[in-house]
Amino acid sequence: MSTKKELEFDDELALMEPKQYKVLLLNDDYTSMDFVVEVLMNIFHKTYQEAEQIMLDVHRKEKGLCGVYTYEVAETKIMQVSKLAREQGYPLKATMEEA
Ligand code: TYC
Repeated sequence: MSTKKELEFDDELALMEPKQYKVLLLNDDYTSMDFVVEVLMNIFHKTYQEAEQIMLDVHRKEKGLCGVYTYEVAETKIMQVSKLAREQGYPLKATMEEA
């Protein structure tokens, strides 16, 4: 149970800090592994090693965390993934959920 003081503190923090959203990459059967690594490096600023690990995680577990951002930044990243994938003829998709 929260004390009154803790509740006030949480409320104040909520006013100061924007909510954070996880951007998740989704697996599919058609997007190439190299393209997913490229997306993770170019849009999510991962190193090659990090990108490869996340890509394999998504490939094996259907979903993987790309990063945590404010709503607007998360939305922009998701649109960038969609656009780049569409241009290359891949069905790759990303989604977000509250962190
Ligand atoms: N499953 C894809 C393949 O075997 C690779 C892949 C990984 C696709 C991650 C999407 O988010 C993804 N070519």
